Amino acid sequence: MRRFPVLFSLVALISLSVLFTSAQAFSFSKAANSPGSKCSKVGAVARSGATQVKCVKSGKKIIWRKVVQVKTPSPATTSTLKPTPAQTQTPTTTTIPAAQNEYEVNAKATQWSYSFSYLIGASKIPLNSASSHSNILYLPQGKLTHILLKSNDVSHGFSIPGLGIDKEASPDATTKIDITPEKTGTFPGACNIQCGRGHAGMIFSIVVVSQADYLNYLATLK
Ligand SMILES: [Cu+2]
Repeated sequence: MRRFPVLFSLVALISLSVLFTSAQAFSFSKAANSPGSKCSKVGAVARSGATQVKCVKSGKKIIWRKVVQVKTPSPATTSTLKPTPAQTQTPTTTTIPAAQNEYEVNAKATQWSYSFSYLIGASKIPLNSASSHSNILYLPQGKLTHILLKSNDVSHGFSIPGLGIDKEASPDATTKIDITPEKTGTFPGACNIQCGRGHAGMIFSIVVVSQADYLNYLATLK
């Protein structure tokens, strides 16, 4: 018999907390600039409560999307290990491309991954990364590279905190990023615009290598 009041207050407590959370959810959905609601200017950034939102294109609509913070890697986690692509793939006949003063690469976003191709020489025929390197973008140290960023579907984020890059891959226009990386190393990147179900897995890395290693890598692509 004495148990009954305890049970009762427990039930009351649970219903109260349910009420409170739904009230919160309600006020959140009513907040201005809430994720999913309409916005007017693509690229605009605003706040919705504690959340940062960005105005992006999603299909034919222009809506607010939650901006996801990408953690800045501490220097300790930034590997300076140079990849040795030449060792991982040893084609019998390898023509190493000539060194260039500047380079051009395509960065393509698709729900939910990034892929990269390299536009080398005068022909600029895109050379695709091998599947084992598909989400890695190699860049030559100390050389200017133009990254041509585009999306195949909705807007995606292209954020590499270690290189100070935070851009948007839009389905409507190419975003050009010019970068001359000073240091070799691996720099983790991620999409930072909520782009749907597979958003959290939309990660990639930029690996900066010496120009000689870069040319060796390009020689392995087809
Ligand atoms: Cu994305």
